[in-house]
Amino acid sequence: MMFAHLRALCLALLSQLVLIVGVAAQNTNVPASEVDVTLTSYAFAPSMISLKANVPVRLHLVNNATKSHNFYAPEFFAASTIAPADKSKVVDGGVDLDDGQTVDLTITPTRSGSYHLECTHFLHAMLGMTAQIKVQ
Ligand SMILES: [Cu+2]
Repeated sequence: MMFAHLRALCLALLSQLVLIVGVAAQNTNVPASEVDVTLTSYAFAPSMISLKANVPVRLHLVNNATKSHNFYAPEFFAASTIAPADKSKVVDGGVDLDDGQTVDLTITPTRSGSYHLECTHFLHAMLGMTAQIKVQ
């Protein structure tokens, strides 16, 4: 009789443990939060993009303009880990976006700092198409 009780107790504890381990495993797979950046002629919104070091984030880049722009931030990309599936979207430190195009990048900034962002198309930065990426 006593053993039956102990056995039931052990089984109950074991199922709780499995539940706890399951929940803990799920937490490591929390989807990256999303940060929206809109490109227009001639600005980035927001002009100050705040990110956290070592926290994965999905950068949702939207070109709302009727002409192409780019998201050029070579120092930022060099100080970040880009998800393997998204690596090909970053070429020479920048992401090109045709008019109306949307690009999603999952990225983990690895070093805190302030990084310069600009569009390198002719005169666009001079017309105001610059921003800062702040990693804390
Ligand atoms: Cu531009």
